[in-house]
Amino acid sequence: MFNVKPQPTILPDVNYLVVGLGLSGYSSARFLLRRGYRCRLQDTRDLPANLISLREEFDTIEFEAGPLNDEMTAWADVLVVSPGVSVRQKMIQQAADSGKTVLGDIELFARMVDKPVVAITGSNGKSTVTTLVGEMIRLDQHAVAVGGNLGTPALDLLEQEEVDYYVLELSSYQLETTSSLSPRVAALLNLCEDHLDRYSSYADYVATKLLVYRNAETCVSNLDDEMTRHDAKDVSFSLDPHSDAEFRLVEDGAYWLAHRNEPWLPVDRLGISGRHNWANALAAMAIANRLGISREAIVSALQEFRGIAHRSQWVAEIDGVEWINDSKATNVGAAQASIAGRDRPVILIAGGLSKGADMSLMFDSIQQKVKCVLLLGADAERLQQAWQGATAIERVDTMRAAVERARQIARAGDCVLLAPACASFDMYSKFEARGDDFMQSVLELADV
Ligand code: UMA
Ligand code: ADP
Repeated sequence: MFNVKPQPTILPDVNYLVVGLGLSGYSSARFLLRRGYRCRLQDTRDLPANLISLREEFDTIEFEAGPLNDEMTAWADVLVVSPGVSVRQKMIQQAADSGKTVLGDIELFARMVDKPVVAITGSNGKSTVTTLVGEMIRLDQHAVAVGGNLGTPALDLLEQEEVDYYVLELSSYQLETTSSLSPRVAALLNLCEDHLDRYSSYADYVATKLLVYRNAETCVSNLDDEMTRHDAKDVSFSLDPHSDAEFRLVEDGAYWLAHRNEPWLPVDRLGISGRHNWANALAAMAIANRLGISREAIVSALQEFRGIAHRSQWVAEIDGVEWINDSKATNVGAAQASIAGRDRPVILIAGGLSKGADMSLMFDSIQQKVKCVLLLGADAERLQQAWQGATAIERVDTMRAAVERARQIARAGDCVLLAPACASFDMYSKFEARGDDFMQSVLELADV
């Protein structure tokens, strides 16, 4: 059974072109083909893995390998564009200008769903807050489906039976192809430079992130980050005990997570650590509270949730040296929070694709806390120039070499931290593969 409303807005009698056949494109294609919509698929790769799965399920698949071309866009009435494909590229822009509809899988989801949706975006902490809110809802005995940018494409969630709430992590890429979503609660957690290879400016990126609030019943914003604000009715959270935020820290010998003046949980009882995770916990509290989730369920989830793999994940302690995998720290803001969250001197492994960000923003964090940076990946030279003079910097060619060198440099009491401040795609298929490579190298070294 599908959790859908009868609706005319996904029209059967039009031509759908699915652009990109990764996770989202595969999900959109299945969604359309299962309903008998006319659909063609395109990918720049000759044989995307998902094509084989589609061919197993459907008798006829119309697939085109290679770049988008005039014939394909002329055929299409609607272009269903994958998040990794920029809607600003010429072919798609021309199609939109000539009256074609350009949308993404979240828009298709929005047109079908008829249960409350929570939409969570931000530069950092999205996956953590999304998962945490899902846990809060589950512990309050409601059926919840969690996905979006986090991994499970939104349309796949519609196939789960009897869902009470959908919790979606949304990227800026997904927001720019979505217009009909009406979230029960929408949250913009924080903002820092990211994806500047896709946007014309930081202001452009911020404006895209703010789209999450469109049509939302309740907006949750971060009082410590003015740019996240929607309007005076926002439910806000803050790490500042003296702020007016509805969800904030209070100080009473120790820090507590609090609702107004009412302390709910001391931060040392949280299942996840680091100041940035206190902010994530407050954001999740605000979102769940506005959904009507009980305080008991919220507090239980805060205590039980131990975080997600590749986010400040503890790997090993070897000869007094702690090894931490934060491969998901893929931008400057995340890497800064990651370094700040460590209570030991850091040997930092960083590098990859810097996505046009201003890496010098990390100079002070590195100068204060990092003993040595080991740089790898495509933009190593760019990072070295930005951080020159802050601390010792060395270049390495592989993750294995980085781990071996870190082992030589580190002394008992230090922490070796993989927090690359960059995307992984120059060397790996995804950030998880980078984190796995790091962890495997560390564990192999531990056996020596
Ligand atoms: N492709 C083209 N033409 C192009 C570019 C790509 O045909 O110009 C094709 C590729 O050959 C490939 C497919 O498109 O076959 C890849 O599509 P995609 O990059 O949109 O990736 P998906 O596999 O569909 O995964 C997407 C999200 N990826 C991106 O936004 C880049 C996943 O987020 C998300 O989990 C998934 O949908 C399910 O919703 C990943 C991500 O890196 C985790 N997100 C970015 C981030 O978090 O920073 C935004
Ligand atoms: P996202 O889904 O937005 O990438 P994650 O929850 O996966 O966020 O966390 C990714 C990384 O971002 C973490 O490992 C940590 O380094 C950093 N991070 C998490 N929450 C925050 C926050 N509130 N502020 C700054 N950095 C954060």
